[in-house]
Amino acid sequence: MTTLYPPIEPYHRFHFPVSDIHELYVEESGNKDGVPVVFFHGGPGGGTDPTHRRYFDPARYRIILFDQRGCGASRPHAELTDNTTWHLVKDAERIREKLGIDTWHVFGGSWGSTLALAYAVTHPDRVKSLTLRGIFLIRRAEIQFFYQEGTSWVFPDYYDEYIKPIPLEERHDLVTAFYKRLTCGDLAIENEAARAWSVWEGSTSKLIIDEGLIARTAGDAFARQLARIECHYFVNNGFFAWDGWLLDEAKKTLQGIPTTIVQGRYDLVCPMKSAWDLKRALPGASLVVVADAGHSAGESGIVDALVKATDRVAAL
Ligand code: STX
Repeated sequence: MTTLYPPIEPYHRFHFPVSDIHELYVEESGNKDGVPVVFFHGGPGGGTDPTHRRYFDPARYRIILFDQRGCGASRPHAELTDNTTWHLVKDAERIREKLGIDTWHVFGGSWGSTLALAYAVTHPDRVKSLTLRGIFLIRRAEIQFFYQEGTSWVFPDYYDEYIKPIPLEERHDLVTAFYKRLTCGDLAIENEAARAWSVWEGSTSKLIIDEGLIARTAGDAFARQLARIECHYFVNNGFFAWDGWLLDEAKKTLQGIPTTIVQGRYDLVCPMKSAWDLKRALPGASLVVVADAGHSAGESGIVDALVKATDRVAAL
């Protein structure tokens, strides 16, 4: 099994204003003269953490991580104004230009795969390769499966905790009911809803339940950024023009880009059907199905496949 590269510290970190209200945390680590790779984190609203640097060989890669609008060390925290997929795509372009990068490798898991695809279909000429995990296309059926009914059949005990803040009469449409509470202006109600929403994701992300991950997703600041930003993107269908737009565009635009898809067979946050649909849309892509993994980037079989993929594309 290939494991993560050792922990490293950034050689450059800064805050980058991208609008009247938003500024982003950006960092570079690894080799200054290496081949650039940009990391798109999950959620939306999950933020980066130092582990994310470790999917790349620091001797070969110039590793660029940034916290998307409203999360991590970006400011203001959990802000939804001017926060859409297309703002984030523009932000990535601004970061690329600011760092003087012509083309880069693109890496993203879960929502990071969504954003990586949205970026790549908009700027295909800038993308040397795509390494994608836990494919998420923000189609209505995907959101329904995880937030309404589907995953609930495998995790009914955790599901009961998830829906607790929502009264019976609103449970037929949980995303709408959560959105109302997450944006109601009463901090106690917002944070209670946020914790339930975020812990649902933390509880269901691994094949074997990880109490440490649940505890992290339950923290106030993390839960608030994740729940508010995710729910905002989902009530807006990812800000895509139609259901399945991303898949249609990928098919038209991305055939020439070397693409690796890594997918846990038992992913119940972003079930494998989406990875399969993407593979069918991009027949040249390589699909690695990890037999004993769920959704998390941290599961050992997923790490193995991702690090092997980034090692392979470094030479392109
Ligand atoms: N959200 C999918 C996603 O991007 C529906 C994601 N899943 N778990 C995460 O992100 C965290 C690791 C940020 C909790």
